[in-house]
Amino acid sequence: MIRLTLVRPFETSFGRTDARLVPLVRMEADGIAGWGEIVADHEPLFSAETIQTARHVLADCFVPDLLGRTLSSVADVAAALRRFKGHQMAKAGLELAFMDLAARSRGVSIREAIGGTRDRVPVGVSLGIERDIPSLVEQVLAHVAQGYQRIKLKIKPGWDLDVVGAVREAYPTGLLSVDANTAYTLADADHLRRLDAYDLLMIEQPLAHDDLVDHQALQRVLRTPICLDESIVHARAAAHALALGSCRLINIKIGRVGGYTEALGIHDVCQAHGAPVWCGGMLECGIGRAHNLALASLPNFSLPGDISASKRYWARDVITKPFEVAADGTVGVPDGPGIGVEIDEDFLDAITVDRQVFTGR
Ligand code: NPQ
Ligand code: MG
Repeated sequence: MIRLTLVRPFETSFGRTDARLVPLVRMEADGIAGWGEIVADHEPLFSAETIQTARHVLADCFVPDLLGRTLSSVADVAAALRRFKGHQMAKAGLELAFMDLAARSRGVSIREAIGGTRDRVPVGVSLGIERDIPSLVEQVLAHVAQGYQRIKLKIKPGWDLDVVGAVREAYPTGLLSVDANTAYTLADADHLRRLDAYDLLMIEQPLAHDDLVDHQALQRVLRTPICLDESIVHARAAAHALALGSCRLINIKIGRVGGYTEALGIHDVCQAHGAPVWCGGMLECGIGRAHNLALASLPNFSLPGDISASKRYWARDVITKPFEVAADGTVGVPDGPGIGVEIDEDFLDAITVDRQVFTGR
């Protein structure tokens, strides 16, 4: 468990964050180590999981189970954990570490291992709720100047129409989207329809975290495409959402869906349905960010992801070469073995607040 302080607080409709305690998973076999990251927060605000629920299910259920098995692929990890309900972020930590370890031991990058086709991916930035509109507009222009291809604004009741209107004026033609993180209900449909005037790329998760049906009703009256985030916790939910018309796009977060196995499944369900996907973000450190880049190299990731430069969140990242956004708004997908980045072990040790070791046979 490491502790990292954000370079500036990040505020969404559910709360304000200024630091992250990040549980990391290091999985070792035959002298090779693989790394994964768990994207749970200290309170169950984005989803029901927390850092402590992840610690509990890993230590008391998942790790003891895996240590008794022979695991040949990441699909074996997913299959072993399938009988345990929920706890996707905790499961993903294990799948990610296993994927890194497996790819490193074969000497291939995760991108190669999963069939990624791009060596650079287009990226956007997610901007939090600010003190006032001028401060947000300043953030928007600063990030556009850095090359980001898409700006996403966090919205909530009382911080929506005027804010989007002001940003649209300052940024008239660029790709712009909004993310409500479940802050509205279907009773707000008439209010949300007024967002249609701003030519938004999408509105992300306006309604409840576990809803598909009200989103279907809302999408019927909105011209702006709905993108589901919180509601899509596995490939079956993605298939249901697309069949119902609850959304037109989906953001894939490896942590939210339990790892690569479901993430790849959602990618394929969406591709078969002609729905684009993009890679979401959870304020990852360099380890989670490297996994996101590998995932986003797949062909149906056709919209810019929430994969910012390391410096957008961290003064110092846990990898020796922080991720940077090029002037064309892309980030390179690492091509070394596994996640393809080198961990800054000294820095990691310095910010480690807790550690638990589990050993097999
Ligand atoms: C989203 N992420 O797309 C999330 C929400 C989010 C980049 O907008 C701590 C841990 C704080 C995870 C704040 C972005 C968080 C978090 C927001 C995830 O909905
Ligand atoms: Mg979101």
